[in-house]
Amino acid sequence: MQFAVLSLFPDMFTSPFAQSIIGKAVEKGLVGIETHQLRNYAAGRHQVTDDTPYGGGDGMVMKPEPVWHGIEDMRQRYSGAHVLLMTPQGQRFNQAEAERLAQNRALVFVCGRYEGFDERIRSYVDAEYSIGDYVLTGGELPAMVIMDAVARLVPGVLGNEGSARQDSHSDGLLEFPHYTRPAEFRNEKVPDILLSGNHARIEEWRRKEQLKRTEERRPDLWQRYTQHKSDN
Ligand code: 9D3
Repeated sequence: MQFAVLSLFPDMFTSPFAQSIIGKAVEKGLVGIETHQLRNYAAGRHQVTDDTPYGGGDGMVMKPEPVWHGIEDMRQRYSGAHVLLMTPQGQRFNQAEAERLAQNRALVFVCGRYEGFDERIRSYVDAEYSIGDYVLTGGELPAMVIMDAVARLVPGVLGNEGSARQDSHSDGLLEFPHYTRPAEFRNEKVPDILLSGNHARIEEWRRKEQLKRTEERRPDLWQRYTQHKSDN
């Protein structure tokens, strides 16, 4: 899986992917990450990438020409790439989208700054993504979030092949509670059932806890789960 990034701040991408599981995947050649300075696609001695908005108002807008030239170059360099525009107006990213994106051989992330992109750039990308309803300072962190979520789905990236598929959000329920040694921590005991060695009863307990947690904490997921159950 090849990731490419177009950004005014390509250095932001170095440290998060240097170590960690993703860094290991890069070392193993399972994942490639290349960043490209968006300013290099801007014209003139000052390589300006932003301008004031038509119609007035606060803030600056990303000029369309540098972004367009950048996207054109990315499509040449990474043929068949899926080009993603990071914007607060985009489709909400989630685990199902991560699984869809993981099917591509190359993903290009176009990261904006300022108030956003000139509207006319939208027709040159394949999709537009937001990571949630909160205001960030740019598209770089959202791009890294999506890269992380997609990279761990690439075969071989996680040590245990099963761990990606067994993820909570895959079946739409929250995870069951996890415990490790010691058996007692500051007067709190690990539930006896987990020490029993009875795997059938442990499975049953974990499922019950998953359902309880999801109902208590995530009415949205619970609604969907009960809906699906009544569908079949
Ligand atoms: C008040 C108008 N703002 C829109 C919500 C303007 C604006 C704020 C921040 C425009 C862009 C940004 C920078 N954010 C992103 O580029 C971004 C983002 C985000 O802020 N939250 C969640 N997902 C994303 S994807 C890109």
